[in-house]
Amino acid sequence: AEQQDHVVEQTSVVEPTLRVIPSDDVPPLHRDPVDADARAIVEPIMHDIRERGEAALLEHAVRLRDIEVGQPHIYRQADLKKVYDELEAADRAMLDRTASRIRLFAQMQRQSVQDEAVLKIDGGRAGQLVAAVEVAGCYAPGGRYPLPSSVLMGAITARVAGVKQVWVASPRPHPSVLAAAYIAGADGLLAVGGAQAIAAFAYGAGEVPVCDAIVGPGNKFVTAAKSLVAGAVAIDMLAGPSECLVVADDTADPAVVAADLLAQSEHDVAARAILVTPSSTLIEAVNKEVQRQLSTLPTAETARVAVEKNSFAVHTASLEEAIEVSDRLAPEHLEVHTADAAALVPRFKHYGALFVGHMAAEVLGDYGAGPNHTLPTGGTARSFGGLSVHTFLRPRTFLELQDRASAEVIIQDAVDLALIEGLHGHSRAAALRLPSALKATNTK
Ligand code: HSO
Ligand code: ZN
Repeated sequence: AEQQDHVVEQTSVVEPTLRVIPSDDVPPLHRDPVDADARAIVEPIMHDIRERGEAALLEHAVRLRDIEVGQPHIYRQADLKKVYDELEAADRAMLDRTASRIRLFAQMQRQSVQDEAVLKIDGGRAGQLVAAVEVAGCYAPGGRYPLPSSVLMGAITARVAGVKQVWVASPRPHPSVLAAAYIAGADGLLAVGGAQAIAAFAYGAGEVPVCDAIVGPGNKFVTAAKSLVAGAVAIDMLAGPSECLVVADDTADPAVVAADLLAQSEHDVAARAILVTPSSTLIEAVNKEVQRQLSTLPTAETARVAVEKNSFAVHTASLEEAIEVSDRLAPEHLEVHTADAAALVPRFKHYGALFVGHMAAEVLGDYGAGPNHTLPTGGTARSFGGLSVHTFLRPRTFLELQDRASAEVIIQDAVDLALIEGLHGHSRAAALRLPSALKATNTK
C-alpha cells in the first residue's frame, strides 16, 4: 500500500508548461551579466589573492570548500595522465573522439584567419601580424554537474589558436574533468573554482602562471570575477544562464522540440526555454510533451523551475514574425525546426549558435559535433560571438617606411593634423621626417 501511495503521489504532480505570450509582449532576455552583490563579494577575495598570492588562494579555496587542507590543488600533466589512463577504455575513446572533433573545428577556424596581411602604402608598407596570447586560463564549472565537455571546449581551442601555456581550473574535479584536461593538452589544472580561480589566473599564484586570456563559463561569482579583470586580460564573455530558442512550424516533432527545450532547462533553475511558432497546435503538443517528459526526467527538479519561471512560448502570426521575435531576443542557442530550415539560415541575424533542421540537436553542439559550446547569453549575441580561436588571437600591426619622397603627403598631413590637435611635439616629430627637413639637415 505504501508503494502505491508513493506512485499516486508522484503522478499527481502537475508538471509546468511553457506559458504562452503574445508576440508583442516578449520580454527581453537581457539580464545584467554582472550581479552587483556577487561583485561585492568577490572583490575582496580577488584583492587578497592579488596581494598575498598562493597562501591567500589556498585559504579561500579551503574556506569555500573547493579543497580540504592538505589536499592537492594542482595537477600537472603526469597527474592528469594517470587519471586518463585509469578511465574506462570506452569513456577514454569517447572523450578522445569528442576532442578530435572540437579540434578539427577549431583548426578550420584557425586556418580561416590570415596570419599576415600587408598593404602597400606611399613610401613603404603597413600590415598586420596575428599571434596568439602566450598564456591562457580555461575555467570549467564544477557546480551541479561536472563539465569535461567545457574543459575540452576551452583548452583545445586555446591550443589550436597557438597558446603556449594552457591551464584549466575546476573545483572538486571529477576524473573525467582531469582526463579531459589531459586530452586537451593542458599544462596543469588548478582544482579551485569561483573568483579564487579567476584571481589565480589573472594575478598568478604559486605554479599558476599569470594568464593573458581567461575563458570559460561559470556561475555569477566567476562571471563577476571575470568582469573585474576584463580589460587587463582578454576574456571570452560574461556568460549567464543557458537558453535555447526553437523556431518551428507544423513539420516539427513535438517530442523532439520538448526534449531539446528540457535539455537546456536542466542546466540551471535560471535557464530559459523558448518556443516561437505560428502553429498553436504545435505549442499545445510541445507542452503536453514537456509535461510528459518532465515527469520522468531525473533532473526535473531543476528543469521544472526553469520551465515554470523563465520559459515561454510565443504564438506568432507567421514564420516571418517568428524570425523577427528570435532576432529580437538574440538567443544563445537557436534551433530551426521547419520544412526548409536551411533556406531560413540567412534570414536570422542574431544568435550564438544555430542548429539547422530536426536532426541538429543543440546537445550535439554541447558535446562536440564541432562548434564551440561556450556562447553569448542574455541577448549579448548581438554584440559578441562565442568562444573561438579568435578569443586568443591578437592582430598586431606594423608600419615600415623607406622612401621619404613618396611618403611626403602622409608626413605633411601628420604635421598639420598634429597642429590642429595642439600637439606640437607630434608635429615636430613628423616634420623631422619630411624630405625638406632632410635637405635642411644635409645642408647644415
Ligand atoms: N549547453 C551548455 C554547455 C554544456 N551542456 C555543457 C552540457 N555540457 C552551454 O552552452
Ligand atoms: Zn547544455
